[in-house]
Amino acid sequence: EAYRVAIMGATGAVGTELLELLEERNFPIKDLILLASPRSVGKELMFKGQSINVKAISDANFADIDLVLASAGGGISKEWAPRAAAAGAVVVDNSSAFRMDPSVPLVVPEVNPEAALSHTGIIANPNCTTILMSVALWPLHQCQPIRRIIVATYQSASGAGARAMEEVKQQAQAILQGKEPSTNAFPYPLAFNLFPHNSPLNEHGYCQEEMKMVNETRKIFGVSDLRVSATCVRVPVLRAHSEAINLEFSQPFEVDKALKLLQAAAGVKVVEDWQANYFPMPIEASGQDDVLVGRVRRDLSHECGLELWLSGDQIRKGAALNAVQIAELLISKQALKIKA
Ligand code: A2P
Ligand code: 11C
Repeated sequence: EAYRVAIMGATGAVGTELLELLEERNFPIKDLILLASPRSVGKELMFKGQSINVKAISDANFADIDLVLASAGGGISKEWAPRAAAAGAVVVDNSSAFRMDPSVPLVVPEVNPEAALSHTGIIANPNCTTILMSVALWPLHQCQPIRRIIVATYQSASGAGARAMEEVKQQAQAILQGKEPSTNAFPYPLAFNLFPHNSPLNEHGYCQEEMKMVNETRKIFGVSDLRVSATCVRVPVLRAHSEAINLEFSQPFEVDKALKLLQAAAGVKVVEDWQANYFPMPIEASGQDDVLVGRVRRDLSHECGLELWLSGDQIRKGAALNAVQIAELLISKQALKIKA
């Protein structure tokens, strides 16, 4: 059994990773179609030693495609995902376009795999910060329900795409040469700096990225009133996001028990060496499938509180890997059809 797979946004940061993951995981592919903007038509990308021409999305024939992995932004997904689904393809969409649509499942395979099976053509991949947090918190939440989450993020440039990663490098070079850094992908210089996530604010002063962590976590956990407060910050890291998380339970949560649950959890790697002060770091999380979790400790200010720290590859588990895992999950449940 092999599928006809399209990557929408194949030339981007996530698209490039999708291509690598499909090869690395030997995903059953009969035909691979690479789609991007008209700017990229004629570009060639390598897959399993063969070069494939990039096509414009408008030239795709979705009737001949079984699976679409979409990562070309919300606007493109809004326009093309429903058309691909109407043509019978299953779309795993990495954008925010459909995540909060009640008829679209929002899936992290380690947390709510069963939700994927209820799709009607589109399955949404959550925001990177939400995916990383969900993977780490779900094993604890299953043991004792979480009452409240306070999280601060340290988000890398990769979350804003390939162009943004390039921009930070150029800014660093300019600053080291005593020049003014130029800004384009970001509103302010990120090299040697940080700034609160620059997505639009709501009337309460929370930005969109922060509200994604609130609303998406509620939907994935199936707890519609879960209390979550997030502060999202962009930091001058190229790839992999980190998060400082404070949890409140209704009873004390033993640290040893939390560590055991995390050690046994799928998709989590505990990284802790108190003597060496060695804990998860974005440079070590980069390129890894697992979310690295450490600094698990009692919150000294609250008897039912627990603190932890994580780093996870935003492009991999935070985006491309989670999408591929959703597709693999469908295959394992015989829920991805090969169209006639
Ligand atoms: P392109 O490279 O042709 O611009 P990133 O998240 O790294 O910025 O990547 C965004 C991805 O989405 C790229 O593959 C990009 O293609 C694609 N994309 C952006 N705008 C469009 C568009 N208007 N139509 C189709 N694909 C688009
Ligand atoms: C960031 N998480 O790091 C964002 C980018 O909803 O998929 C991805 C936005 C999204 O800025």
